Amino acid sequence: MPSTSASGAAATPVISIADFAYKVPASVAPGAKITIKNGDSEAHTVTSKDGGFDVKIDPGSSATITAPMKAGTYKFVCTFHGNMSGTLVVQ
Ligand SMILES: [Cu+2]
Repeated sequence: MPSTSASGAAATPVISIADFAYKVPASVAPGAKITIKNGDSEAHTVTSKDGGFDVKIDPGSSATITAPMKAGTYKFVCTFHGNMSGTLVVQ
């Protein structure tokens, strides 16, 4: 079975943060709960530029956001570190 098979998967999508960078799933379903894991020793945020979601994740902790219900491409940043940015694709 190919390891990339993902249709209808019920697994919770995860955004992981390590070394001041986001690792984001290729896409998530509208309204999906997304776990965010911060593997760094500093707090980070996942903050949507258009206000769809905003959460702070303490060092070594995890948090959860809910993906927007509207399909689209959502850019997000870390409000603490201006060089951190990512994109969440909802479809
Ligand atoms: Cu940060």
